[in-house]
Amino acid sequence: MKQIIVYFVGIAGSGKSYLTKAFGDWLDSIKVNLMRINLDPGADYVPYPADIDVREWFTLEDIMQKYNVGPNGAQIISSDLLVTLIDEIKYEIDLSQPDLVLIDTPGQMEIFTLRESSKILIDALDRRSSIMVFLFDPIVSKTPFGFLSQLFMANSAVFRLEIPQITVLSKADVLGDEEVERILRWSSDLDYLSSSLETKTLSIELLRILKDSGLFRPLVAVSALKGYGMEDIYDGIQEYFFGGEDLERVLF
Ligand SMILES: Nc1nc2c(ncn2[C@@H]2O[C@H](COP(=O)(O)OP(=O)(O)OP(=O)(O)O)[C@@H](O)[C@H]2O)c(=O)[nH]1
Ligand SMILES: [Mg+2]
Repeated sequence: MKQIIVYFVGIAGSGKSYLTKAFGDWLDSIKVNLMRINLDPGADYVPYPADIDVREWFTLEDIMQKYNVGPNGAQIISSDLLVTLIDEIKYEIDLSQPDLVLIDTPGQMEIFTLRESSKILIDALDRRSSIMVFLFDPIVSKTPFGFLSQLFMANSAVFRLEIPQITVLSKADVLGDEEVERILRWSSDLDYLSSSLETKTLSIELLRILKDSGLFRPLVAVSALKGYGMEDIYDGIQEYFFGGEDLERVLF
């Protein structure tokens, strides 16, 4: 099996680390050979057994003290420091030869999506074998504008990182069935989303362009807590890399 690298990306608290755990546990259960990597130096607690953990080299706390900066400055410095670890990360992956590598990205999504070091990492580990799972936060997604804001964030992550994307509604168990249904419908029915926005300021044309560009795609509801949706993520990855059809549909 070709090696695939999966990056978990989403706004702070959207469930990246727990989804990394749940998806990893599920992959273990079907006997997929995998590696889990924590790239968040600010994590207090990592809920899965990390094979590589950036905190072994530095933590946000270390950087704040060493460089006398606040948490935001430390995030930026840590992102730049990540580049110095790439050879080591690549070496360890090459040594273990896993089929899948799960990468849990830093809490603040912009630290991963906007800084240059992430692109360097993606290139070093092989861009063509990379995909991201983008998590829509369930609470933010409850309102149509919250949903739309995250849609734009998801798109910006594709533009910046230039790797394909699977979009999921994270922690779906915290929402009622009707709420989940409504959000999933927003993600698949452009006219329904447009009517929910109840405003003419955002042209339906803009949404159409997103759709025509393949940037408006149905969400999959997942729950790390209850464990559902894992197979859908796996199928999405398989379909992209091994399905052999509609590649553009997923990437752009
Ligand atoms: N109900 C429910 N809670 C969840 C689920 N996944 C994560 N959580 C909770 O949501 C909180 C944030 O989850 P994390 O996985 O740490 O989110 P994150 O995106 O890694 O957060 P940061 O890295 O700190 O930005 C935690 O308190 C989890 O217990 C889920 O599927 N269902
Ligand atoms: Mg996390």
